[in-house]
Amino acid sequence: MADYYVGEKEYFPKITKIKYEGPKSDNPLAFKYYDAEKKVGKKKMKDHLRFAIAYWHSFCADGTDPFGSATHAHPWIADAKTPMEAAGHKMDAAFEFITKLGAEFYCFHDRDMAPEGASPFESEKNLFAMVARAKKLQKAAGVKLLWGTSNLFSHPRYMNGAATNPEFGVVALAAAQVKAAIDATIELGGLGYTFWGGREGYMSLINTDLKKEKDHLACFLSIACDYARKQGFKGTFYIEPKPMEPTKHQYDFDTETVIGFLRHYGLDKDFRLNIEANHAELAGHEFAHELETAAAAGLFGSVDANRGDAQNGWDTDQFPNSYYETALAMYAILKAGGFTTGGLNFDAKIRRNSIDPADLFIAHIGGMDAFAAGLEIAQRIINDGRIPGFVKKRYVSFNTGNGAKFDKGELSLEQLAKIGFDAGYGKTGITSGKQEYLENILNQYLLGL
Ligand code: XUL
Ligand code: CO
Repeated sequence: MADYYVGEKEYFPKITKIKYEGPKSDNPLAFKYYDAEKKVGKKKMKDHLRFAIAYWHSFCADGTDPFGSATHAHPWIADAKTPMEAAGHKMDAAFEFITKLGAEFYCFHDRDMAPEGASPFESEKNLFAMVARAKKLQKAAGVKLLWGTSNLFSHPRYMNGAATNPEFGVVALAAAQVKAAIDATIELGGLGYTFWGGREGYMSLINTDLKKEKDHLACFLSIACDYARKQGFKGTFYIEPKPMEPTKHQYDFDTETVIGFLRHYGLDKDFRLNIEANHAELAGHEFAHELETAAAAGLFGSVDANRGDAQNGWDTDQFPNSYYETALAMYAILKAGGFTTGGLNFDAKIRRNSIDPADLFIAHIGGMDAFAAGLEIAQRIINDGRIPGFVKKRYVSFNTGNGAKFDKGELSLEQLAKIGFDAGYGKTGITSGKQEYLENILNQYLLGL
């Protein structure tokens, strides 16, 4: 029996199950580092990494860019007579791909899975017909839903925002969409529900009531969460920060901004952060910075795995391939205790001119290998102990005596000042930060030495 799903028609007939062949393999359709069952630390690789495939990039996007039309001819759309038939074929192709690749999870927007109808009623009918089918395929294929979400940014009605739209009618239509997408997520056993506020921001302050829009966004998130909990949803809500694009300024600018927003509006009990590497770069941060910032607030949740391009100021959504970046990301994730409901969702797309059917596999294999290697390197950092040991030692003066008192918030400014005043200048503070030494150690781990 094949260890992958194939529907009525096989959409990737030349490709079978992708296997681990090791670092010396020259087979482009084999894993070099991702060995699902291999134990790293206390868990298997697959349980650390929890890979998810993004429905939108892999099965919907067709290579269109602002300067040119589609370059990816998807056979699952070409051979369908109606949009719903195309949605069915697309789902077959998706589950075939996911199972051949050996990923455990997927993520989707409502409109990726089913086309919008002529009314909210018809749109829901389309969505739930596809959800019923997805439920069967999940079971047959052994694939799970990492998170669901709603596309509140593509349709022209959302050009001025969804929850933050200046017209109430649009906010209500967004609610109809989100309610159905939450129902769909629950029906499919989704472990999370994501809000990426694509158009929840402004293009210009001159026509915008910023406070009102932020209040509306918080209100919308809060009632969406109440509804989902009432329906029995036990999963995690995620906010995915991004500073801009498509808006000039997005309210969920970066992790720190979202943490402040969640706490200000009392949403931090239900919501966690879904951090995307390329969005971090656009906000002027390292990917690991965003992960560590979320973890420090106890709000780390999930990851959209991809990468940007250092020379481009936009969301290129490329597949991750920097082992240095994945190592630091996995180190941050391991330090945060690993994933619970979250995982690594490839919010990444193949390039417009990558047109061979195998390219989608090759891209994901590279991304999975990059995170598997990153995981091994991160585990080496922990096992060897020199880097975490150095950091621990750096703060040792807060472990005892007055340092410990300050650390616990037990000293007033007068008391603290007197300690400094009495001690005098001496040699305090003249200690090396050893950055280059630590960076050199990291490079040794990168080569497995
Ligand atoms: C857009 C983006 C989205 C979200 C889901 O930049 O990252 O694909 O992940 O809406
Ligand atoms: Co994303």
